[in-house]
Amino acid sequence: MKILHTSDWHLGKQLRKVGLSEDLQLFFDWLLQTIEQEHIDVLLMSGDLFDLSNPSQAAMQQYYQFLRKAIRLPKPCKIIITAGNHDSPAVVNAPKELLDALDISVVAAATDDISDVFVSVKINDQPLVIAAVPFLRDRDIRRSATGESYEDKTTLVREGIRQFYADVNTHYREHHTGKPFIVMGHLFVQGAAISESERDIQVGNQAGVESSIFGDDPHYVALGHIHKPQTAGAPHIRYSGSPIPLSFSERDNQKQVLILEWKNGTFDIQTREIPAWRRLLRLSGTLAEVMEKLHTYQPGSTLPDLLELRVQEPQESAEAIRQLMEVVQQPPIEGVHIIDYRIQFDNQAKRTDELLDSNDQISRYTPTEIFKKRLAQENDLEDKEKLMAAFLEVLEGLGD
Ligand SMILES: [Mn+2]
Repeated sequence: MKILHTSDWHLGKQLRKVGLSEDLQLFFDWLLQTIEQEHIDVLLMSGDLFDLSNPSQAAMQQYYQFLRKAIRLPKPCKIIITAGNHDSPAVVNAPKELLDALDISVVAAATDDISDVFVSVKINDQPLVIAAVPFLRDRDIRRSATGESYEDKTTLVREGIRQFYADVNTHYREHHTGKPFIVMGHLFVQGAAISESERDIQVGNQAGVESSIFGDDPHYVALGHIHKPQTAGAPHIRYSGSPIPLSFSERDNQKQVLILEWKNGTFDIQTREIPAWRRLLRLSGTLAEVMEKLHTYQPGSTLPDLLELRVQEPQESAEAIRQLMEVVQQPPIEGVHIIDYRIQFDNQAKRTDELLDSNDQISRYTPTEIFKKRLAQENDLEDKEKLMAAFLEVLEGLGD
């Protein structure tokens, strides 16, 4: 019996306006191949299926195309999907009945009946019980905590989450005890290392919980929400992480899925590294250094590498800005997208009063005279006359 754990697909995600659907498509192809080669029986996807609560039609299409391919694999694979904090329960739940008929279980929100999150499967006569707990929303869990004695909402929500997982374990003990048991979850477990792309992670109802809330019953806890793969408090409580980098802060993460195999009353846990189909890279230094790095850069990825340029120049220079803009608009090499850039100067923007002698009064000068003084400070600027003309044009536009 083999189970594959993944999460945080974020279908429809754009990274600074670059769509990541091609990355996800390559991941899906790789995932289907892995499911087939590893003889995976159950696929667990622990939330954040879509990036937005109102996903695009293209994102929906990509989701259904993946499911169609998955159910057509030579050996059937049970699929269990939960909704994350990015997902709309209504959107994820809409095709629930239809997907059920195709042996795909989706759980998008907690209900009054704890048994609604339970999925029982049988693989070669071996039973497996999964509590497919989605992201627990404030409104879904507050009733399970008694309100009056708690001072703030965060404590209340944290208590609601704790109670929900306690109820899950109670239900397991009453109805399924002795069977292999996996609990899914989409939440922030205290101490986990986060990255830029986990939106609003520590605010409001995303209250962090202790890993002890999962109790002693689960043989494995399949978590989503944190994009960097890691364990959370114990070796059998894990974040699979997102399959592709979703922000620049994840650029050095080795992405992975987890493969569990039931052996002698416990899950043997293995990681499978996901190939990187493009690199996310930050080039920094002076303009000359960044240019040098860019010109000697060797893109070798399947998809264009995404670059951030960080330029730090000693002297403020309009020419440096112009050159940088030119490179950004037209990178000198193929196979890269420059998706962000920043230029800073050590002698950051001179203030107007620095243009004047200490006894001078700015009111004694016209705007044109001040601009002339400022231009005079630029040594390596070629088009001073043009700049002056442009400045006058702007002044005229101001109607002065
Ligand atoms: Mn996520």
